[in-house]
Amino acid sequence: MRSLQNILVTGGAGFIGGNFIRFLLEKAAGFSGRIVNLDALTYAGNRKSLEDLEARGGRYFFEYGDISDRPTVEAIFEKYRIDTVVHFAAESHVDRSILGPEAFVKTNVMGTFTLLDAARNYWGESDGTLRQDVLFHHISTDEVYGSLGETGAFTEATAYDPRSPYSASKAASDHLVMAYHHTYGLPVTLSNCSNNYGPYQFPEKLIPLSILNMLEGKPLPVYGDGRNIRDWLYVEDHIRAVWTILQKGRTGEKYHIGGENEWENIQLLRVLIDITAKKGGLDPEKLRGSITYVTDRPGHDRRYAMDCSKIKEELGWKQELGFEEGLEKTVDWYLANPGWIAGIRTGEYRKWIEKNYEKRI
Ligand code: NAD
Ligand code: TDX
Repeated sequence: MRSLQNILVTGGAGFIGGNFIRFLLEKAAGFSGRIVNLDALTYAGNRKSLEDLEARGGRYFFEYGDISDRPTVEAIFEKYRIDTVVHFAAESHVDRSILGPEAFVKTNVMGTFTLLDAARNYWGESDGTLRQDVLFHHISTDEVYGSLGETGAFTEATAYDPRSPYSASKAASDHLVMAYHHTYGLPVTLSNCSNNYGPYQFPEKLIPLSILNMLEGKPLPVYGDGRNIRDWLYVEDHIRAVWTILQKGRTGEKYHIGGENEWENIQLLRVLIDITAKKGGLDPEKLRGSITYVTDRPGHDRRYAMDCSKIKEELGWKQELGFEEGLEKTVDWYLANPGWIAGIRTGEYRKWIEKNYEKRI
């Protein structure tokens, strides 16, 4: 069992990183150390998501900054005596990577490189070796493996075959993480996860976008024939898996995390419509009528599926929340948090929606 003291979480103002920090402070048994959240507050970052934790003071610290800014990163390692990095920060939306790939290369590739190199420098010993009582955990995605046919699942041994600028930039970052382990002896772990959903997800992704469009009486855009398949996992199940890897994962290893819960987009939308209609007092027939098939995403991967046997057998993790229950919790959260939604559905978000969806429909 590793003992973690001062954890640097990157991208903690975003969806998964924010849920992770909340988990660390409220549910992670045995963790009493400090958490530093380094976030550049891009359109996807929202400091308000954690304002209650910030107000409490104590063990949680927010630092505004870019992961590719070396002096900022170095100063944080020194100031907080960081012994663990959990690296979530990324440009994370495939559609945006198609419209503007540069930010993805900057943050996902150069940002990850900067963090790795700063960690190597800070954790270096005077004899040229690196401390081994520290850890750099990198958060990655199933998308690095490309697209599957009708059967089979990605394993940790599957060769990388990324197809979008987003997945290519994540693949590059994964390779850098492993290179720093093999070349310099940096203690790393890496996890590739399937599609997450849950509270605080930015409403450019399928599930929150669809929930909010239903509540606002807007069309529900479905790309292509709606039969692309994703494997869905409730965000807290992902976070528990990351926490398990931080404590017990073998250094230098990668672990798959997934829902083992595959859905065609159109089938998922039908379930989500029923739940949102029931909870939001809406007419399900009318919502079904608002499904709108739109131009497909270029290079749209057909199917992803994750084989999670390694983390299950080696570390004893498993999914806890069923899909319907997870969707219900998610819809409840969006219904209960109109203030959070109003705060982000403006400005940059509006411009993006106009550019991407409203023109497609
Ligand atoms: P998100 O887009 O909701 O949040 C990203 C966060 O990173 C934001 O707070 C943003 O401000 C911050 N950020 C972006 N660029 C930065 C920079 N240069 N410096 C500092 N901070 C920066 O993303 P998410 O959905 O929470 O995803 C988190 C991680 O998990 C990403 O690495 C993503 O690739 C990976 N992942 C996501 C999913 C998913 O379904 N969402 C699935 C598998 C893996
Ligand atoms: O409006 C939509 N209509 C639609 O049909 C949107 C936003 C999406 N889709 C489709 C595209 C995908 O097949 O739904 C599926 C899910 O799309 P996204 O929510 O954009 O997620 P995806 O592209 O699968 O990527 C997500 O999972 C893996 C995250 O955004 C990534 O960060 C993660 O690595």
